[in-house]
Amino acid sequence: MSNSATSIDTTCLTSEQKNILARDGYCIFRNVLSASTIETTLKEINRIETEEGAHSGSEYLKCNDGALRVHNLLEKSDLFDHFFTHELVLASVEQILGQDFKLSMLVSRNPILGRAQKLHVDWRGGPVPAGKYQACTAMWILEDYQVDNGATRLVPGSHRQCIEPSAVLQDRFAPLPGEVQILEKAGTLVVFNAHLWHAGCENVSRRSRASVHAYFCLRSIPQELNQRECLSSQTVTRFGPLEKWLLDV
Ligand SMILES: O=C(O)CCC(=O)C(=O)O
Repeated sequence: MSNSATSIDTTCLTSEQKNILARDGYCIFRNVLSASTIETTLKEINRIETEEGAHSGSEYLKCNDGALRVHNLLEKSDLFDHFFTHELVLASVEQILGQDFKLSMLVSRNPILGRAQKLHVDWRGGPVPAGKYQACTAMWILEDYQVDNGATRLVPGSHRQCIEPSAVLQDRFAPLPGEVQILEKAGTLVVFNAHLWHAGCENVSRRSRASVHAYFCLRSIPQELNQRECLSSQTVTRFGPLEKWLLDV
């Protein structure tokens, strides 16, 4: 299929945002979602979680941290389409990965019941040369990230060497000098390089901390969830050429 990335408008990113993505490995975009979109999305995630019950998250079991997850969101509702097609997402992903990328999976995550994650990278495909970035994540914050409710911590600049924290750190639960915690309001988008060291903190508040994560990878790499298998032909009919290209369906 022809490369539809040519239809991605990257002018929505300022040169400062592009520099921040390259230097720090992540960029924060505030006030992207309206209050009504946030409310509708939270209700929809809640509806699916309730319907799925104990099966929620069972399509993909590689992240064993006890957090509530709903996978394959696009098959379960049409309310999630803009989470992987928003112009800021696509422009940022193109900035990190170049033009040859696709969606690998779209998942909600809420650490309300979960444990702290170890510092990790989202790229699971093994060693790559420094700067040869393979993947990135667009994390949509749906409920305020606070100090005690499991907000993500990350280490700015740690993506550049493409080294996994497990290769060099003895204790990946320990705080690292220079790390920052993402304390941002609902409606914020954070795009980060999949080679950036990061972790979801423990939620000790008992408050909900919902988010949606769109994970993208190079087109040459298999998707974490094969979208051709996950999406029914009925679902695929609602997508245009750009969405189909992004999903590789
Ligand atoms: O939700 C978060 O704070 C981070 C999640 C994460 O890094 C993961 O699930 O791999």
